[in-house]
Amino acid sequence: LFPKPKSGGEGRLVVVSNRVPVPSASGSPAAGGLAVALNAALQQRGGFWFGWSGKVSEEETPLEVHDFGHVSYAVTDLSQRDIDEYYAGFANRALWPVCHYRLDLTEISANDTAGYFRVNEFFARRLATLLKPDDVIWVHDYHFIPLAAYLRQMGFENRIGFFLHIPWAPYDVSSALPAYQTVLSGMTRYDVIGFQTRRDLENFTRCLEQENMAREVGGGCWEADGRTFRVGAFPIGIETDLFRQEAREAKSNSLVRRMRASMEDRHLIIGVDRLDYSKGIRQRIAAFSCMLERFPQMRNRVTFLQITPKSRSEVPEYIRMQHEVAEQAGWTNGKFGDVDWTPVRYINKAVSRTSLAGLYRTARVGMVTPLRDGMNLVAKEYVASQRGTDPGVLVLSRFAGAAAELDSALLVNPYDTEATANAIVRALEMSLEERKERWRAMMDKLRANTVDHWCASFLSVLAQERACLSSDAAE
Ligand code: ADQ
Repeated sequence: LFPKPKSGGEGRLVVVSNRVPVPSASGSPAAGGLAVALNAALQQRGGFWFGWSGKVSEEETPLEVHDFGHVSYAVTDLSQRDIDEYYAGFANRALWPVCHYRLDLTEISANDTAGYFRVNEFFARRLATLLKPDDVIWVHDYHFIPLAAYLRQMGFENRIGFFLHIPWAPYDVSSALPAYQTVLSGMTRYDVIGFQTRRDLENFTRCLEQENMAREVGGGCWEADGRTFRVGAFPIGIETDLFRQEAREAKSNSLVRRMRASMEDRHLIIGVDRLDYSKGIRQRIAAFSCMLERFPQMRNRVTFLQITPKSRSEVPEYIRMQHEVAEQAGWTNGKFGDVDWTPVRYINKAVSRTSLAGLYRTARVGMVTPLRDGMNLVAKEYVASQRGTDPGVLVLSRFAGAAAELDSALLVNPYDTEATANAIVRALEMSLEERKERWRAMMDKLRANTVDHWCASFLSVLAQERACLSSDAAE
């Protein structure tokens, strides 16, 4: 039924992700570092981006293809049942919590599990109709772990890489996932598997060993069922220079000006996250509250701005946490606020990238305290936005992937409310000299590892005909 392509690394690039940033009719691409970097790679090599259209359709509709010269975007609709089981179900109520070490929030459902595999097979069948023998395929994230296994079953020998944007938990946690062994063995059907950090990578390879599913053959290479594959840590970056430039130019941005005007002489502390339980938003506001309790001299001198667009409202755990965060913010304001001072400003909306960059630059402290996070780009964006002559301080969770690179931040355990409260005070009182020193060390890392660098290094490993035999691949 399907062509039997040969392997090779020179062909078109095919990017696969759940949501596809289809450019507007005028051709202007969607904003966002990852989309920009992948679009640039697509422009360079030619190819297409494939995934879900974001639309529901109960009938099987034809693939929608948007053509922009030698780059196109191919998307397919899904039925409501598909979305419920594959996306809202298995991906977001089983894989997401398990990978973020939250077995207490994991919902196991046989229907969702079956739906996840069924929809992956459906995506594989649709993708198969578009593939050429020498296409190089780069699959993104936890929605699509079994995709390569289905393509291999159909006879495709293309080079296929996989990058996991979220953490991979240790064996005792990840093995609680339903269909754990099938998920794990699905990973071994890729040629290159990329993780954000060495910790995730080591957790993953320990799982392979525990299950006796693959054996290490050296140099980051493993063998399973007669196939070799490479594993590596490829920490994702941001568009460092562009973000800096936007932050500089945001002075005239009206939202940033309004914010500044409303601050009077107070310091700004900022938190920016999707509304997600992995981000530790409630715990962060509790730490801020604890700081106000224990250090009364800080009252009326600081304002905490938490910008949090809602996400995944179709998943019950997210609705629950919306209430918890709002309650924590309201409680803090009720307890410590005054007629002329609101300690916590809590806003549920997305803001433009320029506004965000300007707000980061205005903030003396950036609070990035997820309970667990693959990387966390907000941490990097906050650092990149700072003024070199008077930089703010990043308070960063040890459990964010970003902590491996940004070890000059004030690292905290976000479960430890008092220690996080102390870190906020330390950040507010830090000398200019120390702030500059820490900031410079972090900027050096951000300049060396941008999102373009990340993209190029993953693709160069993936493009190698026999990645496992080469010596210069990333690890
Ligand atoms: P996310 O969990 O979405 O990504 P993160 O890395 O913090 O988390 O990226 C969020 C992005 O959204 C940032 O670029 C940020 O600027 C933007 N954003 C957040 N709130 C916003 C708001 N109110 N308005 C506008 N923009 C907002 C997943 C993983 C992460 C990993 C990334 C990339 O969970 O660990 O870093 O993928 O690999």
